[in-house]
Amino acid sequence: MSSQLAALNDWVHAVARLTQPEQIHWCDGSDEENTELTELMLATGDFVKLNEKTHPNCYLHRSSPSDVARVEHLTFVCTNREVDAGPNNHWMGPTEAHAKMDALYAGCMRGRTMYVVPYCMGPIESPLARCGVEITDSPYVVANMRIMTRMGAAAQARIEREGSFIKGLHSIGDLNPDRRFIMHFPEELTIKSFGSGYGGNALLGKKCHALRIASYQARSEGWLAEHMLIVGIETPKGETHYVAAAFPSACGKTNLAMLIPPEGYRQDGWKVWTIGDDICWMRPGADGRLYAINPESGFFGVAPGTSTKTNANAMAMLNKDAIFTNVAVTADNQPWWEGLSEGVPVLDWQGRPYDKAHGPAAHPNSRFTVSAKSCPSYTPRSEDPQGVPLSAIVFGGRRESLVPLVFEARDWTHGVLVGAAMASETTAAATGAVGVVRRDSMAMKPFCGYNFGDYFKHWLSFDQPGAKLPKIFHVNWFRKGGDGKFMWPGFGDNLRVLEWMLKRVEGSAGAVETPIGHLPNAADLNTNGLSLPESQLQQLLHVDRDGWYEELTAIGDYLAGYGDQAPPNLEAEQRRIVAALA
Ligand code: O2Y
Ligand code: MN
Repeated sequence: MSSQLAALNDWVHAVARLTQPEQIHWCDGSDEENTELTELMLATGDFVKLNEKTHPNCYLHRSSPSDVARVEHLTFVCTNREVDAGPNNHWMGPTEAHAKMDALYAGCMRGRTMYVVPYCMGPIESPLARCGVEITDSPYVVANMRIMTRMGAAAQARIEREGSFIKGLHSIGDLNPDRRFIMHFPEELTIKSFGSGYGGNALLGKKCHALRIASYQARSEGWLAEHMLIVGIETPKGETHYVAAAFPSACGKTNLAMLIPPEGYRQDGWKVWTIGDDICWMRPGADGRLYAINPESGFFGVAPGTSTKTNANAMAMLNKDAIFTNVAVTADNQPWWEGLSEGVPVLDWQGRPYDKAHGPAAHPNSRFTVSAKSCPSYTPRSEDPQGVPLSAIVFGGRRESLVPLVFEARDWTHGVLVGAAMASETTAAATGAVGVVRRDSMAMKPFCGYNFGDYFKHWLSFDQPGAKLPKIFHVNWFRKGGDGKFMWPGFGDNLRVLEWMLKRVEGSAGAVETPIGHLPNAADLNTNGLSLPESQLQQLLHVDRDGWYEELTAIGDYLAGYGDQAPPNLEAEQRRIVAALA
């Protein structure tokens, strides 16, 4: 097969000349093709079949033990000018980066099949969607891209119609961590990845395209590519409000996207619909509102910690048609990870007999890949080509102290400052250094394809006459009391906080004005059915002025780190709050 588009054919053949594959396979995304690839991977050991009775059509992939996560220190943004990548990115000049990568690619696919994977990020008919083609020598990548994107013939047809696409070249190489790089060339709409077969390094539609390249493209085209979940909240009146929310990793994004309302709320008729758990593309519609799509069509979720208690919707979709990566298995070949209440691991994530002394049975970053349509809270609005209108944007982080349960930004500029100032404490699973506060603006630190200073300006630019922008809020589900225990129950009960936000949007909920924003009075939150002492709720909603003065001062230093690129309006907003707190 080939394409009617010369630019695509020419590129594929140039890559083949460089990488020297044994054969080229153009992916059409069909069931037959997927069956063939699955059989191939079972034969090579890339896939291990899981228990067909309990988990029909489910497979386990074990990645190389040194290839288990994204590699930020080996991820580069290769713009012509270093300042355009910004201090938030590792930078390499495009000439040097291409030379480095092309030397690695030379002959790297000898004896392998080169797969050409056309894909569309977003519903095929959506004007907000964008297409790409990933060339890869990994059938595991193809199988994941088929779930995570609209992959195959329909995407290729759109690419041929439009004549343009993002070029992504990926090879697992020899999986040597010393020869591993993930390079982005936003000015050329190109991605080059070598030496990893794992997740965000290899499924180029996800972080590489849908965030790093798309954020750059979005800036010049007047939209936003964000690291946000999208959720629909249906009230007892039958109205659905859509909310996008950004959290750094380890803050329960997937759980919030698939929230199950508390019993009392369910009885009253509240429902929650999942549009996406990781990425949100949004742009202003003709009516001035921001419309959002999830560019992905599946979930690449963290397995450990996922259970019927934390995320029953996720659990309900994991017993068929799923790919598991680096989980453990039980004696009867069912997938297993820490946090499950049932089952006993017999083989760990590396396929060794499980021994506590080797560490956790499942890798802490082990994953499931599953279609969004398998989720019990899936809504067909996920396929709406126009996207869904956003009522609210939520920023959040993991903060043991200082940051209240929720506050509302005064206006868009203040909201952008709240997003830019986002920070979270690291967890053991992420880095080994626990409790260190890291600033992660809009949860985009690892994913913004250009200078954060310019990115903040781009966010500010949406505040135009006639714009009906969503209200912006900040949440912190992770406040701890003197006893070291979480003060807020979290999970489904987070809907209580979302309800207050939606009432603020409708203009029907009270709030108290403070220098850091509007907070609910204790009486404004529905705590029916919660055993939450009044004093604890007061603490969750308290603004510690001295602590916030220090925090705002640190935020000022952070913005100053972007030098001339930092938007003056944002710095003025920071100074205004400092003055109000002083
Ligand atoms: O470690 C990886 O390659 C996966 S990272 C990831 C996967 C799904 C959703 N979000 C993330 C992330 O790091 O934000
Ligand atoms: Mn993510």
